[in-house]
Amino acid sequence: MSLGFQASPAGLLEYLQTSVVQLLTDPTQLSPGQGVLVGASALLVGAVLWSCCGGQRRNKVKLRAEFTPGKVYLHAPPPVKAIPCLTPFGMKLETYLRMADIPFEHMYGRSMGPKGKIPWIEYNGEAMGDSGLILEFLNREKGVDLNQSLSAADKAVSRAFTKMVEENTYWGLVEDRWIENFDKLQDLFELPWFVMFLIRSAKGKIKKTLWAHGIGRHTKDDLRGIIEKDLRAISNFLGTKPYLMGEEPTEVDAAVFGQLSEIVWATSGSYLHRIVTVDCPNLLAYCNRIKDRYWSDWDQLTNKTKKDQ
Ligand SMILES: N[C@@H](CCC(=O)N[C@@H](CS)C(=O)NCC(=O)O)C(=O)O
Repeated sequence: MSLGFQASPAGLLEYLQTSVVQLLTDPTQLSPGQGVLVGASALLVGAVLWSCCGGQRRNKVKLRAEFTPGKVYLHAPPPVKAIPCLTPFGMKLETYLRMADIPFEHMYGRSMGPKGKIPWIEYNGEAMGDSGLILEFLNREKGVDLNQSLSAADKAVSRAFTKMVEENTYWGLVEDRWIENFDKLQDLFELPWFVMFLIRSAKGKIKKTLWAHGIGRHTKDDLRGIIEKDLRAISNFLGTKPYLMGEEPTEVDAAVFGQLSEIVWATSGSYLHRIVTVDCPNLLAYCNRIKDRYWSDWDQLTNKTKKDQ
């Protein structure tokens, strides 16, 4: 049987070139063999591009037409009655900005940032995602160092706590908010009832994410036990100190407050809320301490939510 080309790589390439030209000029004359070859090649190129670029896909974001140089535009969801920002990473980032005294402007909305997540910032006409990387960037850009008094060992402990709350405890919060108490979300988000139909699809996606992370594979009791150990570890480490690393707040306090504030003010009735507010009263006092020091406009923000307008 004739292949229609010489059985060598060069012959195959030449045949492919001819086929592509044929496809572009007069596709009706394409033989079935040429069609299969062009189709298979397109699939192969697509697969290679997908696997090379998949990990670095950037979400397209809409930037402001005008900006003030050096100003931070903070993209995060708007306040709700319960809390000024219904994402722990948003609470973290804004608390850090307030701790570091960096001026910023809210860009309230739910549009995802360049990494497909919220919060994110715009700075000098560029979008940047991930609260941790944003902190590092702003530290460099603004000459800020909330950790300057810490030793290398202290910094290592801070990093470990930050990663524990963000990569582990956080998922307990997600499970509690999105799976366990899904029916309370409408009230929490202050959304019209029909939007909940759309949000229902997110529940399935979150279940898959929890499974992929691994935490979603535990029984409810095991999962709760794991998260409780995290919270008790923070409580034991904090002890009677005002802030995690001592007398003054450092970066880890922004990260831990980000997560705990959601538990204290936006998970009422859950086991998380009981642990932080009843079983570990020093965590509640800690959250109130940071709220009082950096969020004097808390009531103003949470009272002026959409529901009231
Ligand atoms: N590492 C990121 C995590 C941000 C994050 O997970 N944000 C959640 C909201 S709490 C999100 O955008 N989730 C949407 C998604 O994963 O599709 C950070 O520190 O900013």
